[in-house]
Amino acid sequence: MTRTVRIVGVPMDLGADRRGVDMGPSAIRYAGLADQLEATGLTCIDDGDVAVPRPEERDPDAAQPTDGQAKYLAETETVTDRVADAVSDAVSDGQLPLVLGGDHSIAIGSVAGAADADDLGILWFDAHGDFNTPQTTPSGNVHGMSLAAILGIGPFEDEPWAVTPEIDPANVALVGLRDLDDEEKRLIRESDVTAYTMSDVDDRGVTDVVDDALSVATEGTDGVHVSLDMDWLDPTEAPGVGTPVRGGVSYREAHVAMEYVADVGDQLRSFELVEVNPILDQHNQTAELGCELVASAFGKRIL
Ligand code: 4U7
Ligand code: MN
Ligand code: MN
Ligand code: MN
Repeated sequence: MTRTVRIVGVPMDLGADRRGVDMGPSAIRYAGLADQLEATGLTCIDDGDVAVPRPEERDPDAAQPTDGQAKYLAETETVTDRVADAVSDAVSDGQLPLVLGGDHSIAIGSVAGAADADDLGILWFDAHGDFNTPQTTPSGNVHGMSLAAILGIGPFEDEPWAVTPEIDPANVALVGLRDLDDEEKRLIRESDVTAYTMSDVDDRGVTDVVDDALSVATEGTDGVHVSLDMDWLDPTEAPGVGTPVRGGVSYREAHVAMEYVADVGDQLRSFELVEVNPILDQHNQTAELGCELVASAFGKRIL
């Protein structure tokens, strides 16, 4: 990879119930992200953090959709707009944006910025589908609605829903699913996204699944956005996440998946690492693993 990596921190926790995920960007930097990427031969620029409103000063229910619930909706739109600007600046400068979360609601901004005018595929590594809408959400938390929001599924004509109508669901692949709400399942089945559950990973092996997922995201697109929710991994490897679910991918499976991602080369448009929660972590191991996985995705090899 010859592109300069531009790091964009997003200390956002308004989209999640558990506090602490706002400290993710610091923990990931502290774990040695820049050094690891530089050791991989990459040049990095750290843009610092995007400003995020403090939840203590906000009312989660101030701006609500007429039908359903989406906590901190107005603040989420403000933050995702800022993220979109930072990501699209990096892309127009010929750089590779690396967004550090923060909760997964920030993907609404990353994708909006990465897609701009082009056709973009999405690879979503997650235990969850993040496919709820304000009507189906059991929690009201936007981090569980971000992929639906990106695809314009939901009640809003306006942002943050339907921010990037140019994303074709046929170019979206979810990998590693194992915890879906009932209504969310229905929405995923009704959509044209391709969803690979952990059972698919068990049956076929992670490399075969990721290979297929990459074809889904690259076919007919100009680039791929990779969204890596750390709860995709098994909680034994990544305990520092807000919504851990047993039965995730192992350390080796995660690495080989990211090595396959690296093979797309210049088609990789943007990458985000989300849901690292240092308060729930053990000795920053989830942030450290996140750094390693980014390095693998950006071309690091053992030999
Ligand atoms: B994450 C949940 F109900 N589905 O909508 C919801 F189980 O970004 C969890 O993937 C969402 O970590 C998890 O609140 C969001 C819940
Ligand atoms: Mn806007
Ligand atoms: Mn997620
Ligand atoms: Mn998740």
